[in-house]
Amino acid sequence: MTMLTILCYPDKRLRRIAKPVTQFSPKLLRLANDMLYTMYNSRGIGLAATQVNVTKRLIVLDTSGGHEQPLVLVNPQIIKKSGSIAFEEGCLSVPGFCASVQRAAQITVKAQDTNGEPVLFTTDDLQAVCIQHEIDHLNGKLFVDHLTDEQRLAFEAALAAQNMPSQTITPDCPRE
Ligand code: QAP
Ligand code: CO
Repeated sequence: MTMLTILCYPDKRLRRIAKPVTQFSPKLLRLANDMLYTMYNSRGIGLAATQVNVTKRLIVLDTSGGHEQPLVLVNPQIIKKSGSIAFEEGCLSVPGFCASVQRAAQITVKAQDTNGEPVLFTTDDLQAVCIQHEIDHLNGKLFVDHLTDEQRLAFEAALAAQNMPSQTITPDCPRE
């Protein structure tokens, strides 16, 4: 397994639109496994290929709270959404900043596995939020693009504080 480098905000490469996966080779499985390894090692629950500088429509996630339910989705698409939920989100590409974001509470996802086999399922709660967050990455979008004016001010302040080397950064969100 290889630990991949995660691009961080404001890296412009996070704004690229990922391309559909057409080749289901062992290379794709290798990339998915390296992404899961990188995600677990960084204490994350989701990671999109865009974040590791690969412009392919591939996301990995595990919202089980352990290392129990890795999920790899290739060419994921949301074909149905309903309801609304506010969740405190963070992002491995925006370390040290969290904010509550509003998204659909329940989604139906159409995707492929690493063999190119179709997968279709409905999910809700944290897993639904995470999939929406990760698909946003494939479209060059970050959770900080969803902030209210007030949240944006807090984000700007956190960024300014981070650029001050003499200052110790107090995290906005609890993490290990
Ligand atoms: C996306 O985010 C997500 O700031 C995945 O210092 C997050 O794994 C979806 C992380 C919340 C739904 C709800 C963030 C790790 C991990 C940090 C992550 C940090 C260390 C973020
Ligand atoms: Co993210």
